[in-house]
Amino acid sequence: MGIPSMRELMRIPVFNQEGATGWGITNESRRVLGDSVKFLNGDTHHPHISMTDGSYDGKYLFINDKANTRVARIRLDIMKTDKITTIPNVQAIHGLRLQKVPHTKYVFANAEFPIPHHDDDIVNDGRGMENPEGYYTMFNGIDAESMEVAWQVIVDGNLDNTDADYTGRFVASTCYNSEKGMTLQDTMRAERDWVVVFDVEAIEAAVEAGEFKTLGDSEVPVVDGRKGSKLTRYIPVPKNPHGLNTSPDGKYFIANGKLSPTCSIIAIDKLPELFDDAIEPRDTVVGEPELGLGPLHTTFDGRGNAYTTLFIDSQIAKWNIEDAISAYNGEEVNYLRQKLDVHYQPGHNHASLTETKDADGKWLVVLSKFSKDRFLPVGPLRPENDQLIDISGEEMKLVHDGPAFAEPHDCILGARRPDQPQEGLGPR
Ligand code: CUK
Ligand code: CA
Repeated sequence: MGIPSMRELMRIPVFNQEGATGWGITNESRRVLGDSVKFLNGDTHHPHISMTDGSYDGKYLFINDKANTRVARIRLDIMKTDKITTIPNVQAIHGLRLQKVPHTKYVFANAEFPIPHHDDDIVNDGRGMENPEGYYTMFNGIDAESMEVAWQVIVDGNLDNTDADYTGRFVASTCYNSEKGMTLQDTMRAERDWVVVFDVEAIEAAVEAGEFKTLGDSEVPVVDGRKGSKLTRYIPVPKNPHGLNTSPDGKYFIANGKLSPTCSIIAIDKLPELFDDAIEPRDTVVGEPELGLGPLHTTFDGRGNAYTTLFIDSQIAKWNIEDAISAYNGEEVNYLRQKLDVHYQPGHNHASLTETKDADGKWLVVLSKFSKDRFLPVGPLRPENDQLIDISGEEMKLVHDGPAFAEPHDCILGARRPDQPQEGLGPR
């Protein structure tokens, strides 16, 4: 889609069959789909553009399929899917982000649901639910060029969303099921779950040193990152955290509380000390601003402000990160800058170039999941709503409502020519 026109320019089939271009029907596309030809559907959530030195390089876009546990790559020079990989030994690839620095060597992908690995034998048919100790899930590193799975890391709890830092060493993921609950209620019992931080250099060293096992027919090295491992640290945060977003200045991981009205700000420069056991996990949390009901995802303007979607309140909360840290330290300062109504139930929001060090604070797109009264009522399923917000000034201004087919999940705003510096508010 074009920004700011919000007009659709191209539609790229990935995991589905598509009549217009013959995707999934022609021999050429079936060759790209490979083993994936047997699936007729997908569930795409998270599109992310490859980076070099913390800036989009415009080479690839990667996207997950939660339904059938896959990761696909789209070549951005031709806007076509060119590789699809099914991730072994896990179920439901959900959170997906890319290594930012020095370049996108790895695609990081969370498998959301713990599955039974009793005696390393995966029989995922619902048996053994009364004995969840045998269940686990894994964090996955995929080689961005070959699209082979490089390694998998066993974790405690489950994995939801993820993001990487600007040193290349750390990746953080949210876990909402620290309880290892087998029912919805059980996953909401604890007041805090956690963010798990992965040390990519330590994982690579463990694989190099042969400290891994393999599972079943898969040859992918599997390392153990459960509590007590040198590969990970677990930072308690409230409650069923969802989105995980790295600030474009490289300073913070921000975990969005979902069932807590807060976001937790984790200082990335404290993580080396945490891995050296010089500080406690909660010592890395430097702020926990209260924002409103149902914080899901946060995006940034590159001027020190964060923009968090509030799913229950149907709002975007704009807040200042350094002021939130001051408030956490006991100073009387209002970190909230503005709340803007959006229509309705926003999941992801995304500001221009926000996942890179080039975040320019010009545009923000919010994907509102349950539109009720914004368009002609063609119900029972109404069009949903992509909203464009101008964030270039002090105040957020809603400038466009656009109907979208169910379910608008996530987006990414890149530059039309990522190899050229961006000037003004022109098309991107
Ligand atoms: S994430 Cu995928 S279902 Cu993109 Cu907010 Cu929750
Ligand atoms: Ca929980």
